[in-house]
Amino acid sequence: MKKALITGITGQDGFFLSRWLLGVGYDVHGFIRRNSAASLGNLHALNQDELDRLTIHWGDVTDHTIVDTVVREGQFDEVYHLAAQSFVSASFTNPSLTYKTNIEGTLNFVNAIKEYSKHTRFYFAATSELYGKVQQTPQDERTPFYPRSPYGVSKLAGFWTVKNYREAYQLFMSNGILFNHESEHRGKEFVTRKIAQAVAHLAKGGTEPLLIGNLEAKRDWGFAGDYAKGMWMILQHGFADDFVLATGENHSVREFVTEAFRVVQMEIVWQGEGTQEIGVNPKTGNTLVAIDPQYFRPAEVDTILGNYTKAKTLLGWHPSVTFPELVKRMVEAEMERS
Ligand code: NAP
Ligand code: G4F
Repeated sequence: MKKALITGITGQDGFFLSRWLLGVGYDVHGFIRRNSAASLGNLHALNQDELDRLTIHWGDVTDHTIVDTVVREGQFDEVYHLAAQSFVSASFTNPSLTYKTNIEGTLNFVNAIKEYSKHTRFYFAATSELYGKVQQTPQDERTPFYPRSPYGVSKLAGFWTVKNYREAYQLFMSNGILFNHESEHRGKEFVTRKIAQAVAHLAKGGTEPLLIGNLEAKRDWGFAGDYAKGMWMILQHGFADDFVLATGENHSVREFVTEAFRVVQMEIVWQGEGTQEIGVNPKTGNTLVAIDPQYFRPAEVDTILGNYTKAKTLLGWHPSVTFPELVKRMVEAEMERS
């Protein structure tokens, strides 16, 4: 039986990856930082049998002493390093924490593997935020990077750390350059989950409008379950490498909002401009969406679009959920929750 460690297992991707690895027969271990509630986050969505089969190690990725111990004693076949300060917006207000968690946390794991567990295959959660102010469209593994946030810069350092350890010490260390992927387990502060929640609230008679930032930003949004499987496929490949996972299609935040209202059979019309723009229900005249400048970022990634040809050709990976299916899934989950 293969043995894998997942850092960031309580997050969105940690849930889908642990479910996938348990499903294909792995002995799955999770690395979780302590919080006062001893909360397991998204792992609560696993069933009891899945939870019983998990082994938890309590630790923070910035503490190299516990990272060394877990890696040395665990002798894992695979380590999936997903733990990060992953919210771009928070990286502008907490840049130091973002660098510490995302750079030092990654260095701690690759170095522990180099010192104590050379056979371990390592996956790093890199990101399309590396492309930031895009230098070519669509973006693939050869596109130059231009990060636009402390988060993007920290992940760029992580990406190169992984590549450098791979080349310098002949270790199996791969980067997944994943474009945005979403689900009903997405953190509530990310725009897709925030929209889905607000639309469900309004569809059920709520009156508080969705307060949002940049409606024009475009993202290449896929379903997180597909991307978790892709992480595993990256580590099953014959050699370590870097792979883009994306859908090859992008949509604006505005399109996501419109599609979400369509799911609950509500129409929205847009009036006004700039920060005065609002989205209105044409039947009632009620405001459904308004702009709140607090959600604009000091520097924005205006548009990203991935080319996943390499992953398709070498790994046989492809996304399985379309944009309308993804929005429907997220809005319906919120309708059931609220
Ligand atoms: P997420 O839901 O925000 O999960 C982040 C995880 O990291 C949580 O389990 C969190 O634990 C853990 N963590 C944060 N700081 C930690 C620390 N100091 N020590 C230990 N654990 C820590 O993120 P996600 O959406 O699942 O994304 C997974 C990874 O992929 C992240 O590295 C993210 O940057 C990257 N990524 C995500 C996307 C995307 O679209 N989702 C795209 C590209 C790359 P708590 O539960 O305690 O907070
Ligand atoms: O949902 P977001 O916060 O995701 P973002 O910034 O694209 O980052 C996510 O995807 C990355 C992959 O490219 C990951 F690496 C990263 O960890 C994270 O998972 O914002 C998406 C877009 C942005 O352009 C933002 O300015 O939506 C825009 N937006 C507009 N109004 C908003 C809002 N974003 C948030 N979070 N909240 C708003 O009210």
